[in-house]
Amino acid sequence: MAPTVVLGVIGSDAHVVGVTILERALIADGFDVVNLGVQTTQAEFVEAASDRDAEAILVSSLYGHAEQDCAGFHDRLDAADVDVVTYIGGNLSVGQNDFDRTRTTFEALGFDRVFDAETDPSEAIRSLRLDLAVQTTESDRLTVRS
Ligand code: B12
Repeated sequence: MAPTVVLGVIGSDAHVVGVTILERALIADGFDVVNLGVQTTQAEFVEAASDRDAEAILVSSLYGHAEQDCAGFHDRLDAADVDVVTYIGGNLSVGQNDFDRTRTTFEALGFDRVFDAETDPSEAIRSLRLDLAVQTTESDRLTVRS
């Protein structure tokens, strides 16, 4: 089965272009994508990942409030017994001058990988293939290696 990936823009953030591009790229690469769109709450991410038995959650944030919006997110995932790979990307802090510091902040919040606003979708897909141990079958379908 193709791995299911939940994506969305967290909090009150309404920037829709990046998440739409990510969605298209993931679908083109064979992933099963649940795009929750903009202004998605933590609870909606957790519920979708649980309902769809997702392998990964990709959180997008552009407007500079990602740290506040993501506080406690991984506790919610744990409480709901949702065991997924989590990525976050976009313009994650106000100004985003020092990305190493930003990466450290979001890793401390529990994210497996942190991406800046220069990230090409192919980079996220490469990482997903690694982290989910995705393999391409002869029929060109993606499956998760058991
Ligand atoms: C268009 C735009 C808007 C539009 C959004 C329209 C819409 N519905 O999408 C409007 C005018 C509504 C808007 C509003 C605001 N905006 Co605005 N906006 C932009 C702008 C110019 C472009 C964003 C965009 O579409 N980029 C194109 C896409 C393709 O790129 P992207 O979103 O970065 O996504 C790519 C990567 O970041 C990455 N990525 C994104 N998410 C993820 C997630 C993962 C997991 C991964 C792997 C990768 C990834 O992959 C994507 C595809 O390549 C940026 C400036 C900029 N140049 O980025 C400011 C910008 C994001 N906005 C900004 C701000 C401050 C706001 C407002 C708060 C302004 C205000 N005071 O009202 C509001 C917020 C409203 C809200 N509730 O969200 C700031 C954020 C500042 C910060 N973080 O420090 C920016 C950076 C402008 C600036 N330089 O100040 N905005």
